[in-house]
Amino acid sequence: MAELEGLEFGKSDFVLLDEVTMEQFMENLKLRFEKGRIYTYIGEVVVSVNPYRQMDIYGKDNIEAYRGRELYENPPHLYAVSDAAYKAMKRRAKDTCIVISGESGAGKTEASKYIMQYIAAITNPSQRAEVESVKNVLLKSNCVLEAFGNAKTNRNDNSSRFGKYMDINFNFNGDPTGGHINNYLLEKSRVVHQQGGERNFHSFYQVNCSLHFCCKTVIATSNNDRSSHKAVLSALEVIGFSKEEITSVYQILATILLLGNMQFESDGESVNIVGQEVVNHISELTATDPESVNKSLLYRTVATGGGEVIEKGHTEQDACFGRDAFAKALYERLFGWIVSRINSIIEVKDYDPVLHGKNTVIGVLDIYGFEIFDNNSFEQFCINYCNEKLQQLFIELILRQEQDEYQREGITWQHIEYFNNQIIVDLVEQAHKGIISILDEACLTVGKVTDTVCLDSMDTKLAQHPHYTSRKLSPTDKSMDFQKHFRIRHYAGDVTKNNDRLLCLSSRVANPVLKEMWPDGHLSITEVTKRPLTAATLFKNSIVALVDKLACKEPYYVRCIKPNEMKSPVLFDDARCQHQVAYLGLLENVRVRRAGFAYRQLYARFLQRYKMTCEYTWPNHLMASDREAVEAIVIQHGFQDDVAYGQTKLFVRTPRSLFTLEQERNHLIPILVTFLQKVWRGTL
Ligand code: AOV
Ligand code: MG
Repeated sequence: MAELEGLEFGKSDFVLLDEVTMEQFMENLKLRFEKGRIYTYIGEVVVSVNPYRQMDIYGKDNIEAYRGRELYENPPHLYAVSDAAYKAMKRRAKDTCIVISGESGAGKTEASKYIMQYIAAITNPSQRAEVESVKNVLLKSNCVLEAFGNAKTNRNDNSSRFGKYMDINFNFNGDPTGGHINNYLLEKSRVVHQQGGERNFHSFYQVNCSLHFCCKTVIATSNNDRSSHKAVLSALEVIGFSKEEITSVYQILATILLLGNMQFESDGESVNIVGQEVVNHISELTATDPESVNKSLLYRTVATGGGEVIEKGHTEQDACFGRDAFAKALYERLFGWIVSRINSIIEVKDYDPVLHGKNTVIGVLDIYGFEIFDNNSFEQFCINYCNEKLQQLFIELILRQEQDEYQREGITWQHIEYFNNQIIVDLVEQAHKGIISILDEACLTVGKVTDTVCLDSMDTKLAQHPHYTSRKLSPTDKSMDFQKHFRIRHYAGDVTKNNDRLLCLSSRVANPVLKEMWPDGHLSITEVTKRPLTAATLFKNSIVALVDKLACKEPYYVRCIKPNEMKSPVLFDDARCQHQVAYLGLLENVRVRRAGFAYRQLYARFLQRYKMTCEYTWPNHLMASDREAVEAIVIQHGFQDDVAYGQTKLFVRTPRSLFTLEQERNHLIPILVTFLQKVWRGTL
């Protein structure tokens, strides 16, 4: 509970509000934003408002100010929670994680970078070379992953189009020894199609901005592609990619761009590729003969009734579809390969727990934020589902943490009402009647299942669900072909999902090119009949695994808020901000934090701070325990009815009691300082 800033900056912890109302919350949030105080606590949770301008609060001096300090000793900052997560990991050998959430453009990725920078800055004081190199790879990996996994969207010029969870491993010294990156569902449809005003992945512009897959019109952006390209090349080298590997990466990018220019024509009988130059280029780039390239783009293998395998020519539409699917798959594989290559370089090798002590981790989660576009496809469905899961985890952990703490300390706990989004999570993932399961059924049914059949099936099974709206009832936007949509009422807003591409998402037979990116090889026909997992189920499984991974760690939270839609550093859009505060459950968070007790502190630490305010404890107490000494302070200031004594900590219900102490302390400090100066000068 930092009270170091003057009151003109508002309350640095929402727990200190006089009353927990939306009005007061918003007033404080706005005041702080306007005063350039972008961070505010709710206990140990950091609420961050995107400043949309460079702030002078991330320098070396700032890092030093937060290093090894407690939350309340400095103004709220990402560095303070990073330090708290680091201290818990180091002192108590706990695995911790920092979960950053908020909608698209709210500042998650920037926050994750500052957190990484802080951790890098405070570790390895002895500058050991092998630790420095691990740190370097961890830091540089951001630049590469952003180039290949981020893109300009209509909500954010540098929007993460993949989810990233990075574990940093530490040795008993608290120095990084390695790490591991998990990436979640890259929005690969962007490779072949972008909505108006959006761009393809940055990487494409960094090599070439003129080909078909990158919008035909040049969009002015803040992305400086040329200098980014240099930075990416240098980052790839620092990380340890070989020259050949780097060349391959760019060859594959070029192949994808060429695929984008490929067109087909039909002579009534068969379909052909227009112009062989593109084919020749692709065959050259990928070291495959032109005939194979032709064949893989124009034919497919099908099994006949008798188990025979024959080649069947594509229609023009099929060929286009196949080309796009190939381009998307290539890019997705390329991205996956880059991540696993980085992982192979930073994975912890030869770690012997007996020799080296316990290996602990800090995980940093930066995922794509909740988003609504004009057209929401399968990817938005997954992204928003993922955000639902994280919200669920927040509810679970924040409540559980409180509950655990009260239990551990032997204090009774009172339940607080909050909106539980479990109902939406169930709508998506429940076995048999959840949306994913209905989609699976449609995807895996032999024979043709049309979108309409699938949507009807959803309507039948989900009509009664309060968070589902059938396409028949949701044609609010006349510009959309409502026959192909359904709507989910997410915790953060209503999203109408465009369903038309959902049916073709089962894993696809791999193309012969670039075998090394397909370690699992081709899907043979017999394997296909084994009902492969659909993209939706694969995604669900990966998110469930992620949530499990987070749930077993001590969590720290950063809740990001986007102040306006114009990327303006001065505009605080009250309605937009209030909406976010509401759906993030921040008010409930404050209430839970205060329900019980707004403030808790170890007896020894409490004494250290406030012993000067009580004659029995200043300068040192003579009581049997710190706890008794703390009791003496509490009684002297008359708030004995406002506290509970735990095993190791004092719990204070209302912040006001603490104000009294803080004021008393602030009043005493100058007197003490004058007193001490006199003592030093010998003038007393
Ligand atoms: P996101 O990660 O939450 O969106 P970003 O972290 O990419 O959002 O932030 C969006 C933009 O806001 C950045 O490119 C910066 O210009 C600006 N910004 C954010 N935080 C800060 C900060 N602390 N200081 C200065 N500028 C900032 V998404 O990935 O789209 O969900 O999927
Ligand atoms: Mg991001």
